[in-house]
Amino acid sequence: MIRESAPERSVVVPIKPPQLKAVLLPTAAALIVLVLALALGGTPVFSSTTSAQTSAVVTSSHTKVKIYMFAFEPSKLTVKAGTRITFTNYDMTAHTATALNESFDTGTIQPGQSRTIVIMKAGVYPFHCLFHAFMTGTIKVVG
Ligand SMILES: [Cu+2]
Repeated sequence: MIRESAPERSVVVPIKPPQLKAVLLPTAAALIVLVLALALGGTPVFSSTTSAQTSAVVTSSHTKVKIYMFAFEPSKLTVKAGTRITFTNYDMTAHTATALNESFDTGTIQPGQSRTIVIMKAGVYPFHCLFHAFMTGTIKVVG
């Protein structure tokens, strides 16, 4: 049986979101203002959306790093070799704390969970979240 194409078949027309331009334009304008402010040597009036880098020097044998709002807190940490470092995820999203040189990796830390690592070897260990490359930190281990 051969059917003619149904005339009532609905046609999906892609709708361009009219608000896209309206959203992009102010962003571009803000960027231009920011670039101008920087070029003129002035201090940009915009506050950075990335959280401030925090640092801590730890003397105890166990310390904690909060993962909150897509940032490590503290993000810069100095510990003695053998210190237990517990990462706790306070976000609603899974994160990791993974050394760039792969010397340590917490694995996936689900929301509300914690993982503890111990670094025995002195050195500087930049790390990040495998899921969010902008989430970075550094652990400095002293002997
Ligand atoms: Cu993450």
